[in-house]
Amino acid sequence: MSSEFHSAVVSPTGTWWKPAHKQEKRWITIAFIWCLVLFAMMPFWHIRGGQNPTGIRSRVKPTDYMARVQRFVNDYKVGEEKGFAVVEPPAGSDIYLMAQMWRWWPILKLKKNVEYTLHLSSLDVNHGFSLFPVNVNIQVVPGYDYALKITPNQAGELRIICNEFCGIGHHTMIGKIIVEE
Ligand SMILES: [Cu+2]
Repeated sequence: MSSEFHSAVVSPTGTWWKPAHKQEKRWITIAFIWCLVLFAMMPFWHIRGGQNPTGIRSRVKPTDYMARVQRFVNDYKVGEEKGFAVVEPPAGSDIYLMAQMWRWWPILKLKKNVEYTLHLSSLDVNHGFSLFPVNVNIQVVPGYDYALKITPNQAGELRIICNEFCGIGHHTMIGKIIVEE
């Protein structure tokens, strides 16, 4: 075979390959250590960073979830706003919010610095729970009850905006959480 011939299976002759230079080895070592640091940061920051909600997940049939929300509304309803029930649950309780094309049901009235377990689920398609003006974003998926421990830390009226396109009325899908001192 001629020495001119090169292909993927026949390595070219000559001294085309040299051992890695000391500098190169040093950088490979640094890059490898950095990969390990980043890898370790993922679980570490999940626990210490506090920005990833560690949820409590379970499967639920949409009709069962709707029945549960209705029971919650019947138990703790304190008023109504434009046809939406306003619900004031006791401190520390499980609270329920239902997403449905194209509304968030009901309106929640919470107390500042009190912990609740917020349950979220959808009756129809995927929705996105987005809390304004604070930056909280959670997927709301039909068939799953996704619960998380929340403690409102500022009083006022918060808006729930759907951030997952869910049809023609998507932009009107705005809910409300009232936080009192
Ligand atoms: Cu939606």
